[in-house]
Amino acid sequence: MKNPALLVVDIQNGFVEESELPVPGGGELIEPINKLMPLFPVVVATQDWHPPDHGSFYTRHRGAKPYEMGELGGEPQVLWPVHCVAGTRGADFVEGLKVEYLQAVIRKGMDPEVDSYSTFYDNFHRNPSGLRGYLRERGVDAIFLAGLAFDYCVLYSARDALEFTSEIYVIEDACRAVSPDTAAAAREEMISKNINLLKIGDVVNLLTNSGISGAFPRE
Ligand code: VGL
Ligand code: ZN
Repeated sequence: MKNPALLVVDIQNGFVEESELPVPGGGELIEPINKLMPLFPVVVATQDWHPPDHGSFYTRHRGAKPYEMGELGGEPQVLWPVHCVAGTRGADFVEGLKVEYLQAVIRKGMDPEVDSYSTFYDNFHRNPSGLRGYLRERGVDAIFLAGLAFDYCVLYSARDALEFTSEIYVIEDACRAVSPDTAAAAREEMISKNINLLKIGDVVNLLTNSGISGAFPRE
Protein backbone atom coordinates (compact mmCIF):
# COMPACT_ATOMS: atom_id res chain seq x y z
CA MET A 1 0.00 0.00 0.00
CA LYS A 2 1.41 3.34 -1.10
CA ASN A 3 -1.54 5.54 -1.89
CA PRO A 4 -4.69 4.62 0.06
CA ALA A 5 -8.01 6.42 -0.32
CA LEU A 6 -10.57 6.97 2.43
CA LEU A 7 -14.15 6.69 1.18
CA VAL A 8 -16.49 8.62 3.50
CA VAL A 9 -19.88 7.07 2.82
CA ASP A 10 -23.16 9.03 3.09
CA ILE A 11 -22.55 11.18 6.16
CA GLN A 12 -25.79 13.03 5.49
CA ASN A 13 -28.52 14.54 7.67
CA GLY A 14 -31.08 12.07 6.29
CA PHE A 15 -29.19 9.19 7.92
CA VAL A 16 -28.41 10.75 11.30
CA GLU A 17 -31.47 12.80 12.19
CA GLU A 18 -34.80 11.32 13.28
CA SER A 19 -36.73 12.78 10.37
CA GLU A 20 -35.78 10.56 7.40
CA LEU A 21 -33.91 7.23 7.51
CA PRO A 22 -32.05 7.30 10.81
CA VAL A 23 -29.16 4.90 11.25
CA PRO A 24 -28.64 4.24 14.99
CA GLY A 25 -25.47 5.93 16.21
CA GLY A 26 -24.80 7.62 12.87
CA GLY A 27 -24.15 10.98 14.50
CA GLU A 28 -21.33 9.47 16.57
CA LEU A 29 -19.18 9.14 13.44
CA ILE A 30 -18.47 12.83 12.79
CA GLU A 31 -15.63 13.08 15.28
CA PRO A 32 -13.79 9.84 14.32
CA ILE A 33 -14.17 10.52 10.60
CA ASN A 34 -12.85 14.07 11.07
CA LYS A 35 -9.78 12.52 12.72
CA LEU A 36 -9.33 9.89 9.98
CA MET A 37 -9.59 12.14 6.93
CA PRO A 38 -6.34 14.09 7.32
CA LEU A 39 -4.36 10.82 7.59
CA PHE A 40 -5.11 9.81 3.98
CA PRO A 41 -3.51 11.04 0.75
CA VAL A 42 -6.87 10.70 -1.06
CA VAL A 43 -10.25 11.44 0.55
CA VAL A 44 -13.54 11.02 -1.33
CA ALA A 45 -17.08 11.36 0.04
CA THR A 46 -20.32 9.98 -1.31
CA GLN A 47 -23.85 11.36 -1.11
CA ASP A 48 -27.10 9.52 -1.59
CA TRP A 49 -28.83 11.95 -3.97
CA HIS A 50 -32.34 10.95 -4.91
CA PRO A 51 -35.06 12.60 -7.01
CA PRO A 52 -38.29 13.22 -4.99
CA ASP A 53 -40.04 10.28 -6.71
CA HIS A 54 -37.23 7.74 -6.38
CA GLY A 55 -38.43 4.16 -6.87
CA SER A 56 -36.87 3.01 -3.58
CA PHE A 57 -39.26 5.28 -1.64
CA TYR A 58 -42.32 3.51 -0.18
CA THR A 59 -44.40 6.47 -1.34
CA ARG A 60 -43.94 5.29 -4.93
CA HIS A 61 -45.59 1.93 -4.09
CA ARG A 62 -49.34 1.84 -3.54
CA GLY A 63 -50.30 0.72 -0.04
CA ALA A 64 -46.70 0.05 1.01
CA LYS A 65 -45.18 0.88 4.38
CA PRO A 66 -41.62 2.04 5.03
CA TYR A 67 -39.03 -0.77 5.43
CA GLU A 68 -41.27 -3.37 3.76
CA MET A 69 -39.89 -5.50 0.96
CA GLY A 70 -41.19 -4.56 -2.48
CA GLU A 71 -39.93 -4.64 -6.02
CA LEU A 72 -38.11 -2.26 -8.29
CA GLY A 73 -37.23 -3.08 -11.89
CA GLY A 74 -38.34 -6.68 -11.27
CA GLU A 75 -35.90 -7.15 -8.36
CA PRO A 76 -36.56 -7.26 -4.60
CA GLN A 77 -36.20 -3.80 -3.08
CA VAL A 78 -36.41 -2.50 0.48
CA LEU A 79 -38.99 0.29 0.40
CA TRP A 80 -37.29 3.11 2.27
CA PRO A 81 -38.73 6.20 3.87
CA VAL A 82 -38.25 9.28 1.70
CA HIS A 83 -34.63 10.31 2.29
CA CYS A 84 -31.73 12.32 0.88
CA VAL A 85 -33.70 14.14 -1.78
CA ALA A 86 -31.21 16.07 -3.92
CA GLY A 87 -30.83 19.67 -2.86
CA THR A 88 -32.72 19.28 0.44
CA ARG A 89 -31.34 19.46 3.97
CA GLY A 90 -31.61 15.68 4.31
CA ALA A 91 -29.08 15.25 1.51
CA ASP A 92 -26.57 17.75 2.95
CA PHE A 93 -23.46 16.59 4.76
CA VAL A 94 -23.93 16.54 8.52
CA GLU A 95 -22.89 19.82 10.09
CA GLY A 96 -19.51 19.45 11.76
CA LEU A 97 -18.10 17.10 9.13
CA LYS A 98 -14.86 18.73 8.01
CA VAL A 99 -15.76 19.04 4.35
CA GLU A 100 -12.52 20.92 3.71
CA TYR A 101 -10.75 17.52 3.63
CA LEU A 102 -12.95 16.17 0.82
CA GLN A 103 -11.09 16.08 -2.48
CA ALA A 104 -14.02 14.73 -4.50
CA VAL A 105 -17.70 14.01 -3.93
CA ILE A 106 -19.52 11.26 -5.81
CA ARG A 107 -23.32 11.34 -5.86
CA LYS A 108 -25.47 8.30 -6.47
CA GLY A 109 -29.10 7.23 -6.63
CA MET A 110 -30.24 9.78 -9.21
CA ASP A 111 -31.95 7.27 -11.55
CA PRO A 112 -35.52 6.88 -10.20
CA GLU A 113 -35.84 3.32 -11.52
CA VAL A 114 -32.89 1.69 -9.75
CA ASP A 115 -31.40 2.03 -6.27
CA SER A 116 -27.70 2.61 -5.84
CA TYR A 117 -26.14 1.46 -2.59
CA SER A 118 -22.66 1.11 -4.02
CA THR A 119 -20.60 4.17 -4.83
CA PHE A 120 -19.28 2.42 -7.92
CA TYR A 121 -22.44 1.18 -9.70
CA ASP A 122 -26.23 1.15 -9.45
CA ASN A 123 -27.72 -2.01 -7.90
CA PHE A 124 -28.25 -3.57 -11.36
CA HIS A 125 -24.58 -2.94 -12.19
CA ARG A 126 -25.52 -1.07 -15.37
CA ASN A 127 -24.11 2.40 -14.94
CA PRO A 128 -20.81 3.31 -13.29
CA SER A 129 -20.51 6.44 -11.12
CA GLY A 130 -17.05 7.42 -12.37
CA LEU A 131 -15.41 6.70 -9.00
CA ARG A 132 -13.31 3.91 -10.42
CA GLY A 133 -11.86 6.24 -13.06
CA TYR A 134 -11.20 8.90 -10.46
CA LEU A 135 -9.37 6.50 -8.15
CA ARG A 136 -7.40 5.05 -11.05
CA GLU A 137 -6.26 8.45 -12.25
CA ARG A 138 -5.27 9.35 -8.71
CA GLY A 139 -3.13 6.21 -8.52
CA VAL A 140 -5.01 4.78 -5.54
CA ASP A 141 -3.96 1.24 -4.55
CA ALA A 142 -6.00 0.58 -1.39
CA ILE A 143 -9.47 1.63 -0.28
CA PHE A 144 -10.63 2.29 3.29
CA LEU A 145 -14.33 2.72 3.99
CA ALA A 146 -16.13 4.54 6.80
CA GLY A 147 -19.68 5.78 7.17
CA LEU A 148 -23.30 4.79 6.64
CA ALA A 149 -24.76 2.34 6.44
CA PHE A 150 -22.47 -0.61 7.18
CA ASP A 151 -25.08 -3.14 5.93
CA TYR A 152 -26.03 -1.27 2.73
CA CYS A 153 -23.86 1.39 1.11
CA VAL A 154 -20.65 0.39 2.86
CA LEU A 155 -21.18 -3.31 2.07
CA TYR A 156 -22.11 -2.74 -1.59
CA SER A 157 -19.25 -0.27 -2.09
CA ALA A 158 -16.73 -2.66 -0.50
CA ARG A 159 -18.00 -5.48 -2.72
CA ASP A 160 -17.61 -3.42 -5.90
CA ALA A 161 -14.29 -2.00 -4.73
CA LEU A 162 -12.85 -5.51 -5.05
CA GLU A 163 -12.94 -4.96 -8.81
CA PHE A 164 -10.53 -2.11 -8.28
CA THR A 165 -8.10 -3.53 -5.74
CA SER A 166 -7.86 -6.53 -3.44
CA GLU A 167 -6.79 -4.20 -0.62
CA ILE A 168 -10.09 -3.19 0.93
CA TYR A 169 -10.40 -2.13 4.57
CA VAL A 170 -13.69 -1.48 6.32
CA ILE A 171 -13.17 0.57 9.48
CA GLU A 172 -15.83 -1.11 11.60
CA ASP A 173 -16.03 1.34 14.48
CA ALA A 174 -16.28 4.22 11.97
CA CYS A 175 -19.46 2.68 10.50
CA ARG A 176 -23.00 2.19 11.79
CA ALA A 177 -25.68 -0.21 10.51
CA VAL A 178 -29.40 0.07 9.78
CA SER A 179 -30.10 -3.26 11.56
CA PRO A 180 -28.11 -5.85 13.54
CA ASP A 181 -29.30 -8.78 11.35
CA THR A 182 -28.21 -7.33 8.04
CA ALA A 183 -25.01 -6.09 9.71
CA ALA A 184 -24.12 -9.63 10.83
CA ALA A 185 -24.71 -10.95 7.30
CA ALA A 186 -22.66 -8.08 5.84
CA ARG A 187 -19.79 -8.88 8.18
CA GLU A 188 -19.83 -12.57 7.18
CA GLU A 189 -19.78 -11.64 3.50
CA MET A 190 -16.88 -9.25 3.97
CA ILE A 191 -14.84 -11.88 5.80
CA SER A 192 -15.59 -14.50 3.13
CA LYS A 193 -14.43 -12.07 0.41
CA ASN A 194 -11.17 -11.15 2.15
CA ILE A 195 -12.33 -7.62 2.83
CA ASN A 196 -10.33 -6.54 5.87
CA LEU A 197 -12.27 -5.45 8.94
CA LEU A 198 -10.31 -3.23 11.27
CA LYS A 199 -10.64 -0.59 13.95
CA ILE A 200 -9.79 3.12 13.93
CA GLY A 201 -6.73 2.48 16.11
CA ASP A 202 -5.44 -0.12 13.61
CA VAL A 203 -5.71 2.39 10.76
CA VAL A 204 -3.45 4.88 12.48
CA ASN A 205 -0.82 2.17 13.08
CA LEU A 206 -1.11 0.72 9.59
CA LEU A 207 -0.67 4.09 7.87
CA THR A 208 2.17 5.14 10.15
CA ASN A 209 4.00 1.84 9.65
CA SER A 210 3.55 2.11 5.87
CA GLY A 211 5.09 5.60 5.91
CA ILE A 212 1.95 7.18 4.49
CA SER A 213 1.17 10.81 5.13
CA GLY A 214 -2.07 12.63 4.50
CA ALA A 215 -2.83 15.32 1.96
CA PHE A 216 -3.47 17.78 4.80
CA PRO A 217 -1.27 18.45 7.81
CA ARG A 218 -2.29 16.45 10.87
CA GLU A 219 -4.20 18.23 13.56
C1 VGL B 1 -28.56 3.77 2.11
C2 VGL B 1 -30.62 2.84 2.29
C3 VGL B 1 -31.09 3.61 1.26
C4 VGL B 1 -27.16 3.85 2.63
C5 VGL B 1 -29.01 4.55 1.07
O1 VGL B 1 -26.51 4.91 2.49
O2 VGL B 1 -26.69 2.85 3.20
N1 VGL B 1 -29.37 2.90 2.70
N2 VGL B 1 -30.29 4.46 0.65
ZN1 ZN C 1 -31.06 5.91 -0.66
